[in-house]
Amino acid sequence: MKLYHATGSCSQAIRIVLEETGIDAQWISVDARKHLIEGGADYYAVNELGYVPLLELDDGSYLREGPVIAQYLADQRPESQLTPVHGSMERYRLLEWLNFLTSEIHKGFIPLLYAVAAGKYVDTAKPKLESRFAWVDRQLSGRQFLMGDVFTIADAYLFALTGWGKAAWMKSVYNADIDFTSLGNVQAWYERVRNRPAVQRVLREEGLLGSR
Ligand SMILES: N[C@@H](CCC(=O)N[C@@H](CS)C(=O)NCC(=O)O)C(=O)O
Repeated sequence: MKLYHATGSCSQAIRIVLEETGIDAQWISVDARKHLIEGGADYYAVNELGYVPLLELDDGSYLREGPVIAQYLADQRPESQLTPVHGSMERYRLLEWLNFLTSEIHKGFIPLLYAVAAGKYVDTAKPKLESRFAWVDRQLSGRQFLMGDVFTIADAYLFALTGWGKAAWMKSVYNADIDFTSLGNVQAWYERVRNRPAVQRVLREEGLLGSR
């Protein structure tokens, strides 16, 4: 298997899932803004949609969409408990989180990541994203992780996204960072996830250990 990924992007979640499951995959680094693969090849020739993550399976076929790739990998190692079993109510709870993270948090960040181009739209998008994080904070009350006591792929995904809100460049360039100081549950959860050995390995690999 090969994972096309970009440092610090949403594909970080997939790297965490690979580390947590112990599944072996070759990592191929992509410049997600220039759409170039390490070495300079055109990434669009591999993925015409141009985005990461992308998983190349051993039969040469591709699996797209982060939340689906994460489920595929976690389902290969049920003993890792990163996904509840198919058909259970808990599985639907996981899907509920994944859909929320994709549509409300991941895509909610886009105007902030491109704040100069987005202009005044940031004034609408930032409070909306902050309200979503405040909701997450309330959901984390009395819980170790998003689904309860067990770390799942939803935590891996949210961790990668939350890192954007904490990134210093977001504040210095656009003042578009998220203020987490009043979100105590999110902050405690973030540290809990960050301290997992698998997550530490990924942050070290991505050169982000000191910055997030
Ligand atoms: N629908 C895709 C979106 C992935 C996505 O937004 N990837 C970003 C990095 S976090 C990217 O590669 N952007 C470059 C581009 O869209 O050209 C998924 O959920 O996997």
